[in-house]
Amino acid sequence: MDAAKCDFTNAVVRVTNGTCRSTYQQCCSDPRGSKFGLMKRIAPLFASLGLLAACGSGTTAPTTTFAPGTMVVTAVQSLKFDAAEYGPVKAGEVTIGYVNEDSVRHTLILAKDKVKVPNFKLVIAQKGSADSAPVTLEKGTYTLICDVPGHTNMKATLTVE
Ligand SMILES: [Cu+2]
Repeated sequence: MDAAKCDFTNAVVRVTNGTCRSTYQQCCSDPRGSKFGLMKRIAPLFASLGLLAACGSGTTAPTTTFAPGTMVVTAVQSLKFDAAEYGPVKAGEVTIGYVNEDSVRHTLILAKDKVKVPNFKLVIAQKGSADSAPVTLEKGTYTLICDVPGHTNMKATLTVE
């Protein structure tokens, strides 16, 4: 076993660009090497890659069950959101879930400085419906809006830090 191949820094870089997994395995199987030390350093890398892959799927969440970390908004009776203020959430990709506890159709769009956030709209058609989608947000204050005619009362703020 070539000692140089078991250099931590080297192994991490090679695994990162995905071209040298066999070298990584050789390092790990070196009985004299720091097998567990290396695994500890590599594990968080794989964990974060796994998270990214999970975020890429565009599947609709099952009714009222959202992925961990989802910011959930509920439409309640009398044409209202369940809160006047939401957040704060961290800037970046935020998954927003929307649940209908009311008996009519509602939507959810976002606006910042009176400009609508493009390509984002949640729709919950009836009682028990749920919808969710990821959206990329920057720091600031957003307005949550239901754009169904007559629902102008449905406004809330979302703080993004
Ligand atoms: Cu509404």
